[in-house]
Amino acid sequence: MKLGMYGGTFNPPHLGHLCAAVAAARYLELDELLLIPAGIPPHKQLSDGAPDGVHRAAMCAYTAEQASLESGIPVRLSRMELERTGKSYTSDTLLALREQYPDAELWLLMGTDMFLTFQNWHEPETILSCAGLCAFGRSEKDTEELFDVQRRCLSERFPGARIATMVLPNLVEISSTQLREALPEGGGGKYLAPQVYGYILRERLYGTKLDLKRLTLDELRPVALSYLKAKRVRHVLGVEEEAVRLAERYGADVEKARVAALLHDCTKKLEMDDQLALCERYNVELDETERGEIKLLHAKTGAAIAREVFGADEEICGAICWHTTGRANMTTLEKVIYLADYIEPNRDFDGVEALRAAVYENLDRGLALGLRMSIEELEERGRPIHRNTREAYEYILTRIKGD
Ligand code: DGI
Ligand code: FE
Ligand code: FE
Repeated sequence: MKLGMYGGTFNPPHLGHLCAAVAAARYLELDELLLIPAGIPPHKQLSDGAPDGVHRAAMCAYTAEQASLESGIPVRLSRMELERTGKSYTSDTLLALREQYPDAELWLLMGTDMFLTFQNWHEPETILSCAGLCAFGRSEKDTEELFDVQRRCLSERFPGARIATMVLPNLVEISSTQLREALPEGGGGKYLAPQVYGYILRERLYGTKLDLKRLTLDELRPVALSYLKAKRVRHVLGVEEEAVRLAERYGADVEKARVAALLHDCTKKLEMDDQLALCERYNVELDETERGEIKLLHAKTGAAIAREVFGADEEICGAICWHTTGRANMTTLEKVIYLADYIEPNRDFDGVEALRAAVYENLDRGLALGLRMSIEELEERGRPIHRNTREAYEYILTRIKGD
């Protein structure tokens, strides 16, 4: 198998790193790529007040997940350099990887600057005996002129070295240093993956100082996305888009619809233990059905987080709380979020088009159809139907009869 490693201080990891990881993984046809944040970088000091290894690892984990999604190649965070004492020499890391993966063909990924100074690294011959170098540059000029000279120098000095070079035409022109300067001034967001930016804001890294209870929508959006698995990001943005359309059409508060949509699945990735811990912490009461069905818990814990962490009002929390089951006598905002979640543009199931048409024709009739489809599907799958789901359906049936 072909295994890549991409090391760095990742302080913070930005779109340039993400783009390089995706492109190099594809170019080399890797079976797996490891992102390895340095514990103690050998060649430079970590900036003053730099986030600790736990934060840099968390930001790399988002980057890895996003890179996997974009490349279709598994990209994982490795904490091996963070867990090692002393300077994080790449040669030590590669020796350890060679032992761990004795049959793997190893590739070491690096940007232009690192490649051009490679001969000055610690134990370059050890590195080259373990791995091939894959260097990426921003332009043909980088690769053709500078890289050629360096490739020849290295090949002469280290016979048998494997060297691959590639161009990343869309490589984002940004450095971590510039980002660290821009972040405290409120800038930098567009050069970061949204989940990484959200994590920085929520953990108040790099001198950012936002109050989570007073975020603008543009601040809340990345923060909310940072609670999700990478593959759910599209869904939540789709729910936001659909909720705005429905709120405009049926006269609900558009801003509240956005907030509820952005936060509606914020606890979806948590396992049962964590769900129950949140219920305990925020005094969320659960009935028998809910205790047995993890899918019913995220709506309730999500509402608790919206209230307690983000200071959302009761209308918004209600819309989050009832987004999975619905309930009798729903508010317009609750219906909007329930249905936006069901029909957002990325949803693709049998009957979604008919449901979309029904929802835009008449909100209550759309809701009745959505609830009926949900109940039928749960019955087919043999899942217990929550009392609130049944009551929501019965209530809306009597209401549309009266029309
Ligand atoms: O979180 P999402 O996947 O975006 O959507 P959601 O919050 O509506 O969750 C959908 C899941 O919840 C789906 O697997 C069905 C389940 N669900 C909804 N109502 C009930 C239910 N599960 C049970 N057991 N009982 C219900 O009444
Ligand atoms: Fe949900
Ligand atoms: Fe959802």
